[in-house]
Amino acid sequence: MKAVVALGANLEEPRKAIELAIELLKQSTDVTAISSLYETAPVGGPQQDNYINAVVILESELPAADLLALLHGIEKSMGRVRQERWGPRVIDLDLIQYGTLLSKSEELTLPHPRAHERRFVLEPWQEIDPEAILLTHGRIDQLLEQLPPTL
Ligand code: A4P
Ligand code: MG
Repeated sequence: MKAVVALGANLEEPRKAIELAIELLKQSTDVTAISSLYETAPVGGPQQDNYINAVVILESELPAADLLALLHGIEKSMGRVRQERWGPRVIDLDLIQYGTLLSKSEELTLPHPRAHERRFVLEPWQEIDPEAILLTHGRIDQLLEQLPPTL
């Protein structure tokens, strides 16, 4: 199944963190597309540095909970400590969409509940899959047209 994974980082060396996380993803899944790295202004949370964001598409047959656990394992191995919500982080890996799965639990909401309003997710995703559809909100090119520009 096709998974869309969004990566974000804004502490220490964020470009290196994104690149390392992509390498770790490649070791355990079949990564099929990788976006460029985007510098983006922080959305929500406390005052904090700009982020580097990217999106990758990968193929996996793992159950969704296991794929999420794999993402959390990469975050942990890279030294992520969970503190304040929306606060700065060495690496964040979010599962944006997985095949056509719909899920509403707190541990895993699919598609990601805030993806439709986030340029830092939709823009890199559009770069590698211009025709993509966010199951809950429709075509991502149309969603992007409705969002205000940033940076
Ligand atoms: N969780 C539920 N659904 C999912 C999913 N689809 N993917 C649960 C990943 N995790 C999911 O996540 C909190 C809990 O959400 C996890 O236990 C997981 O089981 P977290 O990664 O520990 O915490 P977080 O990332 O601080 O919270 P959250 O709500 O995921 O934050 P967001 O919405 O991801 O926002 N600005 C810019 N420019 N770029 C960014 O990357 N990121 C954030 C984080 C805020 N502002 C940003 C950026
Ligand atoms: Mg997260």
